[in-house]
Amino acid sequence: MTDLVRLERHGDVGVIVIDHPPVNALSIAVREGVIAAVGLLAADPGLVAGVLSCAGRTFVAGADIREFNAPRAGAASTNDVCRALDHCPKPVVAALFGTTLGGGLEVAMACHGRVITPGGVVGLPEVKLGLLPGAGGTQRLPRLAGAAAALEMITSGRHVPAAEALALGVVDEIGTDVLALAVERARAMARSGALPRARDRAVPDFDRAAFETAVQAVQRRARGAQAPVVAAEAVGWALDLAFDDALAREGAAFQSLRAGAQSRALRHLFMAERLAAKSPVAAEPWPVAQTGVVGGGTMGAGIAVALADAGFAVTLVEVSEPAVAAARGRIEAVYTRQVASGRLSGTEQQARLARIGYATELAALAGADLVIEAIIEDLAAKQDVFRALSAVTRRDAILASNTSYLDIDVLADAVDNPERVLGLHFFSPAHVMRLLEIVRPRRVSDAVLATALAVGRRLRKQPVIAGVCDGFIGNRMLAKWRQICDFALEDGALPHEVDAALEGFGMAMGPYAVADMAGLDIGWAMRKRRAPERDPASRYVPIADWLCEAGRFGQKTGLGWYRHEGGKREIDQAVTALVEQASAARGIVRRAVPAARIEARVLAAMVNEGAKILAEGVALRPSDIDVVLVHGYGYPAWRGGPMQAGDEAGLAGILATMREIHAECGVGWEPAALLERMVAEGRDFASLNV
Ligand code: T1G
Repeated sequence: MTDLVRLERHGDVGVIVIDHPPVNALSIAVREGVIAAVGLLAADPGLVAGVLSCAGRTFVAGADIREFNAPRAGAASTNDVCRALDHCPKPVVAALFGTTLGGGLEVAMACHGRVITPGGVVGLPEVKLGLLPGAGGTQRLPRLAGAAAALEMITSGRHVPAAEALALGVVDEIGTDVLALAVERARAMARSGALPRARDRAVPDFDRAAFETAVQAVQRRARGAQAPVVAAEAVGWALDLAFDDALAREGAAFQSLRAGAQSRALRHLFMAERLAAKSPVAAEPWPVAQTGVVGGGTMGAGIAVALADAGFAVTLVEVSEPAVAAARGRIEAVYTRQVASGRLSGTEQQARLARIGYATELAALAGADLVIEAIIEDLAAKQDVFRALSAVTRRDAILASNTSYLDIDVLADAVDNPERVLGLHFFSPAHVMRLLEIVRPRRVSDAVLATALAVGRRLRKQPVIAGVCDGFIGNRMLAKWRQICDFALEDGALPHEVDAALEGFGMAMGPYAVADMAGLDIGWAMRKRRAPERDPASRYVPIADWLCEAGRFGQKTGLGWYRHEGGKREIDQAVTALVEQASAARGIVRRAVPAARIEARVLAAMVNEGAKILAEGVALRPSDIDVVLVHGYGYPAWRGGPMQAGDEAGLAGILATMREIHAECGVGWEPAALLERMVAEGRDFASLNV
């Protein structure tokens, strides 16, 4: 055994205790310790049974993710731990609490029984790391919970609460004192001579057609992600193959995924999310209980809901009673929908609504610890609000703006003590989207920054610190992304072709499909050309004419793109006809633009802008940029974010593409000095993620 694993005697039951803070991850040493403890238990004539338990805050939350990049050949695997339990001649019961996940649940399923605390959860979230359960989870779970439930749990990776786990048969009993319960259950098993092993069970009867349909649905939803598809196939092996044969296949599939780019990207993202949330300053956060929101529009109402959901008291201030009524209506509608969908109980709905008060005077915020301004994106109007807040709030009340691109330093100038001002950039819908850009102006104090991070964590947001610039991190990257897509149109691509290329790359939706949905009322297009009046009869503005003109002159300019409502296919077909017609009228032969070229130029433009953002200190590290793009802009998580994707593609190639773009597009498209330096030094952006 190792000092991370000990064997305690509880009468005639041996309790194996794993003690590896913070989450009892199954590192090599822990795995070896458990195997040794099981051996001692089996050999000890004074012990009739065993319990597998953990110290600290949770049962094993999984294999140690930090070991995946450099696995040690010959080290005991999680499968070896399961095998030791399978071969143990004495019953072992797992005492589950906290978050029993991944290898933790797999080891628990190799035990002869499982008890769990009422608040405990179980899960196999490996697909979120681009993996599949690699220690028998795809084979034991179907035998315990059935094929359909196992498929859903494994391909979704979701956390399953104790009551559901009991109903599914994943655990045998729920109780508060799981250790005592497990000892009792193990001893009773020993007396009865029972030694139930999940591997010996047959998969309960299932509907194969329904199973196959569910597998196809997983394949459709995967949108390029490999792990869910492979995991679904592995669950299928439990239905048709002998346990050990299927286990061997599962192990091979695990190693293949672990070595692949998608899992590298998702493991990168897992660590990046936690790195981004860490405070870069030593200061302790201030306590925040009373909050205020100025402005009750879509964003303000969403922010108020997010604050109330997290248990904060909220005072929402609007300019008039009718505006207050409208804001209250927006907020109540959110909770009504949640109750209707069963996501929220009526009691909880009332509790959250009770936390939100309303006022029409900023003076109502005199006692607030934190005030978030969420009025229109107009600098002068925001300056007036900050000037007024400076006068009515406590000098130690934090004043934040939800602006998505305005200069926070200018807003801070309107406040007597600017060190209490910063940006909290929420993403719409503010009570749903996890990303929170914490915008750090030059005078903000460390304590205020630390407090903002703590509030972000309490809101269960993914905080990322951004410096002040136009668009901070996300919108600045988006602007470049959108411009390079517009240039693809001028090169001859059609909007739906650009959308298809990016959706093929894994983006949730291409830029023009998004713009279509948003109706362009959020200023997606860059430097909109003043579009001619819309002509309902033609259903389209003659954008194709302009496209061809721009292409003919070889200019690279931003693009205003207006489309009427209508089925996507109908729009795409009509735009195609327009462009062909306008091209023919000018004798221009439209050149198709390969999807690979669109993908490569979008990636290069984003990596290059990311390098500039890093060099300017707007982002603390490359992986913060990745976290922003994945959590706020639909960048495919299994690519890890643009900086990770750039590393995977090779920075030398990225630089070469940037040089081509610069030669064509000129000012504003220069290769970043940092990118050139990284290539010259043979380094990648991952080396900067500290
Ligand atoms: N390995 C190593 N470190 C881990 C870890 C893990 N599995 N899980 C968490 N940590 C660290 C984390 O980096 C952070 O460290 C600290 O613990 C607190 O985490 C064989 C192959 C458990 C729900 O995917 O979902 O098993 O920053 O900030 O919000 O088939 O962590 O403090 O230094 O997230 O309370 C499967 C991943 C692995 C679970 C807790 N398991 N972890 O959330 O704290 S693959 C997972 C989580 C596997 C088998 C396969 C969450 C959590 P630091 P935290 P939290």
